[in-house]
Amino acid sequence: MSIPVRSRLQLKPKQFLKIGGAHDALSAVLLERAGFPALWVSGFAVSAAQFAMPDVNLVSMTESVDATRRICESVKVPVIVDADNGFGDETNAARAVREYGLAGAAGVCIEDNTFPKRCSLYPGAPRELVTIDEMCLKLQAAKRAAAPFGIFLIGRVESLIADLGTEDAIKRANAYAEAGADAVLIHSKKFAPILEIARSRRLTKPLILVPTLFGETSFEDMTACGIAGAIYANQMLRAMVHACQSMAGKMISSGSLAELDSGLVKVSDINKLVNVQAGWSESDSTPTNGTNAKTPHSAIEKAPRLNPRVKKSPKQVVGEV
Ligand code: SPV
Ligand code: MG
Repeated sequence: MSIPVRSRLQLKPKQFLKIGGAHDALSAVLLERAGFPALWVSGFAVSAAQFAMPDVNLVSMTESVDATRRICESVKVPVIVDADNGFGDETNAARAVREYGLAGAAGVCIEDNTFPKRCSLYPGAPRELVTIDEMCLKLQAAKRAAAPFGIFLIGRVESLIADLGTEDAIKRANAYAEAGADAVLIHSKKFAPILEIARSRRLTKPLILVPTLFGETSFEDMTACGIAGAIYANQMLRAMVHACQSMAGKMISSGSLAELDSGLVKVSDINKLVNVQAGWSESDSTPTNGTNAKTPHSAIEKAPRLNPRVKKSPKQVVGEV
């Protein structure tokens, strides 16, 4: 088995890691260019952007691995994959981790929703969690599969989403840590129960959040109570829909393409992002509204696929405030 060399994910005490959620390779490149030190392959966003489907385990393991591979090949920063519930029992979870490792992932997150999962952002959906023992078996198997790749394993707790309370969340989080999780992700609809858990200081492993449903909480407040990092799970997808929905409406009603230019980047900007060979691209001749006038730095140096040096020099990436 040939194991690709990759960037490693590492959490450092007192540092807050901002993790950017990608729905495809290009959104991953944009996140990396913006400065995100680590990325998240969002199941919700991949289901929506690549399949126009709800996040209910309809995307297969192979499809998720393919999406992950494309993202890992496009960026240098470590990529954490949302592996949902591991696609079945512990055997499925172990195979998924191995495939993600071969695809270049630096981290894998497995959640305790039953199969088929229902996205935590569907409040009306029926919700059931696997038993702690079942989840621990999954994480133990995942940990063994993760070892040859140095994959960072995250055990995700859905107790608060399932209204099972903070005690259940703490019990599960520590059991998952004991089973091999390097960090825990306790998903929540509000910050208050997270604050209670963090202040109890009973968690044995670093805590990562997905603050989608409590976006008003500042990262400073999260850092102050010892949270290790936050995932911006779906903002890139929502920004894409926001921009494209409005553009699609303008396209159908406009009398010429020029009317659309104020809402567009230049073709040459795309060329730079996807590493079109130097000298092949128009310079900056396509019109711009001025907001994109700043030329992005070349992504050529950043693309492992096109730059073999990247694979030879993996780097440690740590949390940043
Ligand atoms: C995802 O981004 O797919 C996540 C986070 O798992 S959430 O959608 O909030 O469950
Ligand atoms: Mg998900």
